[in-house]
Amino acid sequence: MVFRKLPGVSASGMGLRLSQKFVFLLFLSGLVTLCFGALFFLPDSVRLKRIFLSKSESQPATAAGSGMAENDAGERPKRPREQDRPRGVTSTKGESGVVVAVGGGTGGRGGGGGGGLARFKGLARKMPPSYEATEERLAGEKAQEDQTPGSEKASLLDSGAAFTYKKFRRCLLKPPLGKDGGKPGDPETNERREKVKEMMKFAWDNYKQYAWGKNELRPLTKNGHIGNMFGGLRGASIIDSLDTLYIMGLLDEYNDAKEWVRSSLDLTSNGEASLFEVNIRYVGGLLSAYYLTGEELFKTKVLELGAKLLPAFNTPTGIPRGVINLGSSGSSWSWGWASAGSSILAEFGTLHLEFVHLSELSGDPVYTEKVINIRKLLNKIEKPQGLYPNFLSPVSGNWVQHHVSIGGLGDSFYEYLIKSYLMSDKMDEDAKNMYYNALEAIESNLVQKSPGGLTYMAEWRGGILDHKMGHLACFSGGMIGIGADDGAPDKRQHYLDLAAEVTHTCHESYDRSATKLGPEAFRFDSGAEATATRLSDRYYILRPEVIESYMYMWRLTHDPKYREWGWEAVEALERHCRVESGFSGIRDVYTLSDSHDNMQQSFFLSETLKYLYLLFSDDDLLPPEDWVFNTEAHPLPVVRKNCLQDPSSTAQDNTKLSG
Ligand code: DMJ
Repeated sequence: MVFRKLPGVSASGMGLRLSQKFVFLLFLSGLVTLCFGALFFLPDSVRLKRIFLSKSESQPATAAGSGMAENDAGERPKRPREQDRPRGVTSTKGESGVVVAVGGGTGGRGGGGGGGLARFKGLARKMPPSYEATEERLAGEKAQEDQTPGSEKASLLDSGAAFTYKKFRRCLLKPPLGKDGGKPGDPETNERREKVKEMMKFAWDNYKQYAWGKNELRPLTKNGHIGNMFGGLRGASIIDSLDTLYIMGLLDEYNDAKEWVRSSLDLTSNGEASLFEVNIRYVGGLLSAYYLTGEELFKTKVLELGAKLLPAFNTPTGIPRGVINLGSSGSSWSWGWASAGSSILAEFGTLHLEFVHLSELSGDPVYTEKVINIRKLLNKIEKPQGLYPNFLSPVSGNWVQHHVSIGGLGDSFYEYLIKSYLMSDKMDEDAKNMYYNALEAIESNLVQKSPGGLTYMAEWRGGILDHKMGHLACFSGGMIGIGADDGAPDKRQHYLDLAAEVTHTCHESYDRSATKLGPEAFRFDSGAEATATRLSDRYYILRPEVIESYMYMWRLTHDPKYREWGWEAVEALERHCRVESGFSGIRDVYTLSDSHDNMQQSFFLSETLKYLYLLFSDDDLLPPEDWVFNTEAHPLPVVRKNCLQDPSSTAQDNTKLSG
């Protein structure tokens, strides 16, 4: 029998026509491509993914918003060996209730605790030479400034003029430190302010003695803590303290801090850092120190550091990932705990203020472009009920789930919208519109009244309310307060009332505890009203948010209750958190036998004590016409483009501009 080869039939004997074989091969190669592609969408924790997609170098920074398509570019989530959320130190207003409890150590109050006002009255009262001295130095520098090389004078983003410190100072409406450093006329308030200053000195001295150069002090074990949030950067407590020391007139301490920055702040680290934390603490702290003092050292350092953050934005959408390698690789990746390689709203949404200033100081628009790109994407994307969920994919630019919170993971994104508007001299209309639209959505969906009449911000999980409010969310009283003037005119009083109600609720969360300090989260269900119902929510880690709102509400209303509430907090901190060698968080605000967590957080120096000091100072200390606080309480100046552009402009001209 002769087998005749039929036309179009494969010689393989499988009986497939050539065209069928072609289709089959096409299908097969499609399948392989699909499988490989699917690896990118697996959660970072999947082992298979790590085998196939090893950590690789990021692309060099390019201007964001390059129009790359979804899933475009060789960019993909990468992860280091240890990609866990940093333990031990809370990160952020952008964090979800991480338990802190670092180290152990119980122990009651040490010998340093308590103590009346008498103990600190003797503190030498040296007023900062700041304003006067700075002015003198500036006069001396005038000649130098006139000889600034042309290159430095180039391209300040849409201002057409290079930044000079002297010009900046001329564009302020008021002296930064006010009259006599903001010293209040009333003796009792002044004593309280001095007490806060003594607390700062005590916290600082102990840090200096036991933890100098480390990130935080462990006050029970009397050593330093480094942690893994800052990618090998050191001295977080020093950078976070610079401006607080300066405004308090603790000048020997400020000079020690400055000297450390000069001699020991090493930015060549090759570690893996939280972009958010490095930005709010280091970039924010150095920027403030520069703007307050005019010391070029701080400007040089902050510009060096800022440049190291840019590779984080090399993603298909320009939305940065949460973790960045500060070394030359510039690789970045998402937190292992964030769903499906997503970025966190409160992290990528809390860069705007600092990045605008990096552009101002460097004359390089790239920083502003990066954050404007984030803004554009958020503005454009569809929002469930007008709300902003906490997780977004930096690859697709879509929300990853629908959990909304004004506390951890969401918080400072909202704060930076209104503050961007204020810091732009009220020119940034996009920020303004986004803020008031978001606030409207928050009011319709999250703001609740408890059976006992307390107003609170619930959390939202795809339409279902979780009747819980985090300590972190307590910043929102102050935020709503500072935005009251610029919304619809007929809503001013409404916003002030809402701000006061939320602040009152947060005060209740303190007042209903045995220690008079508030828990990490409190609930409004199962009969609870502003109290923690879970053991894991009972801790207090020296957080500032409640006191932050007292400070803003005091400045807005001058209702004396806010100063009284602040003083209650001072007394509680002294009684329960002050130990022999510093201040420590406590594990349970509902028991009087204090169990300390052995950690003096750097934000205690930067925020908690600074807001208390401002609360007991006159309003002319860092006046709101000129200064906006970043989310770590580092004051950043309002950017007055018109004034900066016009060399003959002075603060007087700005009175007109800011109406
Ligand atoms: C600080 O680092 C900042 O306020 C941040 O926005 C939230 N977490 C801490 C304070 O609680």
